Amino acid sequence: MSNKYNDIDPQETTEWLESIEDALENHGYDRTRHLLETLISFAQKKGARLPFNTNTPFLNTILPSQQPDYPGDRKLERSIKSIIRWNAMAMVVKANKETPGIGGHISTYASAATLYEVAFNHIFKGPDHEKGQDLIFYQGHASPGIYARAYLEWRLSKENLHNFRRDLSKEGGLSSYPHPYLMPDFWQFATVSMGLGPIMAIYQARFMRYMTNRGLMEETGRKVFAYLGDGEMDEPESVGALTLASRESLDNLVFIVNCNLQRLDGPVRGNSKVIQELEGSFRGAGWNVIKVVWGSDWDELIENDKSGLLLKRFEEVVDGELLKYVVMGGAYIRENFFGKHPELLEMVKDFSDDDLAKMNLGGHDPVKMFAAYNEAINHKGAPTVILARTIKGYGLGEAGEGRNITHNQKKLNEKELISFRDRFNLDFSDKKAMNAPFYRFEKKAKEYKYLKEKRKALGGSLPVRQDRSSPLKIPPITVFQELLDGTGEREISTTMAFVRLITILTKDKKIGKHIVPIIPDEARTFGMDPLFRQLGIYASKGQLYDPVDSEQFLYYKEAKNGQILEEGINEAGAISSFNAAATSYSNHGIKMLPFYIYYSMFGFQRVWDFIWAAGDMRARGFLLGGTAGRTTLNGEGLQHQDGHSHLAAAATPNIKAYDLSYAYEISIVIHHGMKEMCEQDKDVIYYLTLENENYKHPPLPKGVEADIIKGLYKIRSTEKPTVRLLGSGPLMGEVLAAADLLKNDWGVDPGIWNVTSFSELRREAEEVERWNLNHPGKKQKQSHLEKRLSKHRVPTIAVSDYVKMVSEQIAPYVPGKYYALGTDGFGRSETRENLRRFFEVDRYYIVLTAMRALALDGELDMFKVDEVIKKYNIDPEKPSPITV
Ligand SMILES: Cc1ncc(C[n+]2csc(CCOP(=O)(O)OP(=O)(O)O)c2C)c(N)n1
Ligand SMILES: [Mg+2]
Repeated sequence: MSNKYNDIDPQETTEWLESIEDALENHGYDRTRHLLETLISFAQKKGARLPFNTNTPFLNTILPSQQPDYPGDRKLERSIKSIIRWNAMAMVVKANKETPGIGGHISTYASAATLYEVAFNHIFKGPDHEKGQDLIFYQGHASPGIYARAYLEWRLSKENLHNFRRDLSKEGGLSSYPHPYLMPDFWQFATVSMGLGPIMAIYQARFMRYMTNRGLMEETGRKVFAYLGDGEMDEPESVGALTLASRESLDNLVFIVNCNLQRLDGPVRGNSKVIQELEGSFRGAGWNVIKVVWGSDWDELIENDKSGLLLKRFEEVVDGELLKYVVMGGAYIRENFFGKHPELLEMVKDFSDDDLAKMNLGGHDPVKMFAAYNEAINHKGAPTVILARTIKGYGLGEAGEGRNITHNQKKLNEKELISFRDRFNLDFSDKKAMNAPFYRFEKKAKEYKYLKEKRKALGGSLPVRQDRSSPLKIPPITVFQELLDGTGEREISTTMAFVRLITILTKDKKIGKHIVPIIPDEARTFGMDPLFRQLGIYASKGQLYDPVDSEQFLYYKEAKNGQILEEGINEAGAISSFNAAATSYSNHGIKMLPFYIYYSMFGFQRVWDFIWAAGDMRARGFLLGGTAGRTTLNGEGLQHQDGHSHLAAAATPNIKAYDLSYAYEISIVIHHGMKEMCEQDKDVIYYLTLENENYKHPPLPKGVEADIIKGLYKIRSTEKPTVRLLGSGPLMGEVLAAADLLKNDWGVDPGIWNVTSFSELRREAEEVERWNLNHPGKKQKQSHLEKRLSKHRVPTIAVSDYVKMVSEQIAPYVPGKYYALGTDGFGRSETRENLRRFFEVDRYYIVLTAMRALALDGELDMFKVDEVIKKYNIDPEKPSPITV
């Protein structure tokens, strides 16, 4: 036993140890634990300051005596696993032989094969399991092994494997990593951006509880498994939500960290021990930790380690050194590891160097792994992490086992292929092996039957992604009648209009309970606090206290069946909840409609990678960037004022982004979106920016609904316009004011249009342009922009509260000259009025731009433009907002 302190009375120590041994033998673990905890607590009360220690010895958590019998046929499983290993390797090797540079990870699955195979054969519940399907987050770059298994099950063809990393191949390729967008019947979760998998898995497990606690789904014991790399655990997102998982007692969640001690460039922790560090983090966060460090080959040595010297060596050797043992082999291990103490050398005197090199590690031992899984899925009250020690590139020998070169190693030479074959006792000739053929068992073979039977017993093949949800009937648009009618003299913000809308939706008999409002601590900012009481905030433990504001109407009401996910200051967690809810239709067969509302600056800019993954996972829901618009959010300043999220949204393929001005626009867009998601099963995410500027909202004009969705509709027409103004979102007010100035001060009567979505306009125009390009001989099509704007070829002035590139997206498709006013540059803490002047997007700059455009077109004299500058006190020498 390792001990940092001098033992001044070994006799006394031995007596204590003997008492504990007695307790263990006579009363078992629980009693022993009780005794020790009581002793510790007593000593602490008496003032003993015991050091905080989250670690246990560097040994397996589960003792050999506690291991259950292995439920499978080890021999058959090994031959199946060996073929899977071979195919996974061959897939990468072949791909790179034929298309050098196509890439692929060869060594990750090699390290993880046993972790997966034990679970595929004995643990994972498939889609037809009576208790429902488990959800599995595969380590993204272990995909070759997952494909290789599907091939053995005859779910994929040889051609598919051949076309690994060739998504565009005719016979059907296999995507590099888990991408549900590209393989919607196979993968469920997009995991390859390191760090997203772990936090999304936590929030997925939490969302499952939300669904059961709200009575939408039955609790059947389904689990979430997340396979992660030890290097990946360095991502802040990987560890950022660990305490949520224990606080929520997510015993439906199992992490498996593939501790091969390496990432791409080198060791994860060369100078210490990543397993021990992770153990500390997870234990500290309240998780059940199962270490699977040593394989059965070590059991006897560990059992015989009476002096504690072996454990001492285990604990003092750093990971960098452990990695060296893998590469250097038995003689080196004997000399450098055991050689430190004669007693240790003595322990292994009957082991050959070869024996020492082959001593298996925990993550490569099916018995150890099964014991760990078995405990993990039966553990109650807390999530479990299995820290499994593996070897990167296991079986690749000199071609990459345990070496830092593993990622770059995509080609194996003939000798290496033959030694891989021998390593796993595969039954092909040298000649055959050198071609790296794909191999699978015939359907009558016992291996095939075994594989299939195991999966059948567990509910079918995995991975699989399905949509078993039924459509949700969206109520008619008239449910939003009060918003469509306008606000009369009442001034409200678009945020308030949205809050009204979601209140109406949550009260709807049919879809109300499917709405999932998600907020990271800004509900009061957005005026959503009335929902607290109406819907309740989800809290798995209910409300165990009387809130300070319980006397008030809008008190902070937490409830076990609460509907609101109030995530606290945690955008990464909130978007993970969004992703869980937005994919519920496929993961749980129940359509849910998440509305995630947040400070828009902390959306795309902060969690775009998650939003990208949402797109990949075919998520359906609404993102609402609140307090948006660089000049509309006054006071907050540089870090809060968003003027660019629409650029990011425009570049995300399945996002439809809208910058809205009026309550009726919000109603129409959201209604349309809900119909697409719930009735037409379209995988779309809507992004709406909402603002907090109050103004009057007019009623819905006649016949503009379809144009609002397309992105541009007419606000005011003039007989013969000489100039056209396009306004968007909160700056519509400035555009209308500018139109009045133009008319009253300068006798110019512009046409006015409202742009609800620059990106939707651009996409449609691009599609039309593309069609025309490809069909030169056919009648050419017109885009929405052309249809609406080509009647008058006049200059266009476009104004938005976003960087100019947002409105410039449509410039190539708008007839006539195009001038964009926007908010490029860092924000400032200021009043709205001053901000608009600073960014040169206020009514006066709109007039100035319009007048100059007319002058450039020869419609009026340039001296008139000078008059504009003078009349409105525009400072021609004002520094540029972009550079100042
Ligand atoms: C966010 C992110 N950064 C970088 C990468 C590139 N990358 C792919 S695999 C890998 C190393 C992973 O190491 P580890 O998590 O230890 O997994 P192992 O392959 O060792 O099992 C890296 C850096 C990525 N996929 N995602
Ligand atoms: Mg690793």
